[in-house]
Amino acid sequence: MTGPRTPDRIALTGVTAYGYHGVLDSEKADGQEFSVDLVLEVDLSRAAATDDLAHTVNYAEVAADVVAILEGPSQDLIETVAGQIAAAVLNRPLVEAVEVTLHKPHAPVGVPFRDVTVHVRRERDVPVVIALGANLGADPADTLQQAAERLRRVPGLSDLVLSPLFETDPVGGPDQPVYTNAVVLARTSLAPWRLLHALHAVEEQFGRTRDVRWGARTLDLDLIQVGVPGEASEAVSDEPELTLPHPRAHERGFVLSPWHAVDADAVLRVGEQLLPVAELLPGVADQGVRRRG
Ligand code: A4P
Ligand code: MG
Repeated sequence: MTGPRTPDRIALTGVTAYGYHGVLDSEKADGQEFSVDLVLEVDLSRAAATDDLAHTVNYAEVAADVVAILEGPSQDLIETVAGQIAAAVLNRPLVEAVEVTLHKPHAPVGVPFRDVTVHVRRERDVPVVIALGANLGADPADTLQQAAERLRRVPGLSDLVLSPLFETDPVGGPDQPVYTNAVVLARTSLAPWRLLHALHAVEEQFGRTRDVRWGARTLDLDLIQVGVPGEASEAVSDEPELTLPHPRAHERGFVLSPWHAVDADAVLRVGEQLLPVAELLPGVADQGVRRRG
């Protein structure tokens, strides 16, 4: 489980642009200089291990986003502009939180002054879908209930909802017992890699070992989808260690049926398409998936 931590940070200071934000007509007509300091809380462990730009935040792109907002449509309040900047930065999948300080040193204050700033801090808050499966141990259904309770206590996961439980015939792998499967919907402030590590930690607490791929297990927790498909918050990755959305979810009744039971409007990306889970269900109808109780 992830514990209290000092987050990795990237700071970017003094990004400056000319904009037209302010309440006064003169501010909207003449404009003035604004500048922004950012502190991004980012999970940099993978970037440090791989030396790969794909695993960190490209601060040149972040700076360009900031300038586009500063130069963009006029807002009355710099609070609004700071909020827009925070939202744009949080859309980058690795950013878990951001602090924005927006300076307006030429504000019409009427007395000599050096600077006026607003400061906002925002945390990432995106939906996540987690699939749970178990087919070993005394009571797999109880394992899933307990695992959901454990997930509730993971810092950075909130608003958890557990789907109904399903009994499902094994797909792939060696001859093995029937599975119990479910899906958890939640919101998270964690970047996908940190979330995956948190899931692995919970699996380990339930005695999960990894020997046979697709083999029997006390508890399997898979990340199915992170963010809203088709929107900026969506995390898409084709890395083998973390593929998002989960590459096999669309063809597995043991994921789709519980997911649909807890969210009838769920949508899943399949390649370039965004498909309602309800439309995928008929394709998996013959997989032996039965709702329990
Ligand atoms: N990995 C990559 N992407 C992800 C992701 N989105 N979520 C990597 C989680 N893990 C992801 O997983 C192997 C590796 O996949 C991890 O190290 C991770 O870095 P694992 O959990 O160690 O092994 P696994 O579960 O055997 O493999 P995998 O590929 O997750 O298998 P599936 O596709 O999840 O299938 N039949 C029924 N009825 N019910 C089941 O729950 N589960 C499986 C496992 C097979 N048949 C089943 C069920
Ligand atoms: Mg797995």
